Amino acid sequence: MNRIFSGVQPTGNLHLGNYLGAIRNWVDLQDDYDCIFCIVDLHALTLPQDPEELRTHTREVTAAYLASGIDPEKCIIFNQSSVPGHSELAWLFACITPLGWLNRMTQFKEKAGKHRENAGLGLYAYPVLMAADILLYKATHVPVGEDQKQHLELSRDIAGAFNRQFETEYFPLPEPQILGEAARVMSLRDGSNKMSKSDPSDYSRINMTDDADTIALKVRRARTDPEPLPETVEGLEGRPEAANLIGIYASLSRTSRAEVLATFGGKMFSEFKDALATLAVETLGPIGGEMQRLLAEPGHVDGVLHRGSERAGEIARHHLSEIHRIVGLLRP
Ligand code: AQP
Repeated sequence: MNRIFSGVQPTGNLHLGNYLGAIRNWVDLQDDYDCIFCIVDLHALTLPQDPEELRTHTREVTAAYLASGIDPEKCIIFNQSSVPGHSELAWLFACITPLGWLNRMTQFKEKAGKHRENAGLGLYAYPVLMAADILLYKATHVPVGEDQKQHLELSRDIAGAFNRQFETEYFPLPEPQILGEAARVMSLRDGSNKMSKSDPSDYSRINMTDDADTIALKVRRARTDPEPLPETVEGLEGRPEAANLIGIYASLSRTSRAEVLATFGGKMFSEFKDALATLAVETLGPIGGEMQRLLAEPGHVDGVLHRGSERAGEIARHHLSEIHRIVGLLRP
């Protein structure tokens, strides 16, 4: 069976973009693939984190996976730092990755901002660790939102570079799976920026733990333009806020943007926003409630992570011993 690896950083404020761009797709894929879903806590450390909050957010992401319907019996759910092989393989890959490849990564440029000289080495090397996460399990498919496409291409390049250098076909070249109408959910305040955990405005995103009133309020306050909704998908051109809300509706209702516009084309935003708020509450409300229930039982959540890390660790140790042999590391 083909293997999937994917993950979310435990950096708080899990949002609708993380759900529609990633987690919900994983739920759909879990019957057809051998799935490994990680809480990538080492990636979170590429920017400063409060230690207590990092632990809380790690449990929160685990609860989001479970509450969204990922079955821990079928899939492996674990946190990255509990399997030391991720860091070790990242080092081996760091030794074969040209700096020029990393210099092209747009996410580093965005996150490092103007003070690039002060940015940490970890932030710069983030995509190398991501390649290690995926390839440690020889994953063949990686379902992610569109923002991760460039990093995934780098993972393929690193796998190829390793195979060429050591004259082997050990690593598969992992395929991105960018699925659905909401592969890039944009901010509710600015349709040209992606919805993001780190946006200082809470009104820019719908959090997975928001209650019904908050979701409805955020949808009502979402930025729009003064025109009625267009009748066709082409009419969304140049209207980023309208395109975003229609894409969210299509994804939540598992239809296409054309079908949504067949219903709402020509109508005013106020009517459409009421329908969108109802749909968002129906979808996220039960997930948020289940997350709260799970978070009240941290023992259960920790048990899921513990079992997952044992299962992931076994695969990782086996692959690492093969990788050591290929690169010439002696294990006396
Ligand atoms: N806006 C988005 N639309 C669609 N998919 C998204 N993802 C993130 N934002 C959107 C997908 O969610 C998965 C987990 O993301 P992550 O937590 O590892 O990192 P991120 O992409 O950096 O997430 P954020 O929320 O945007 O955080 P910050 O603010 O820290 O940058 C990935 O599959 C990602 O594609």
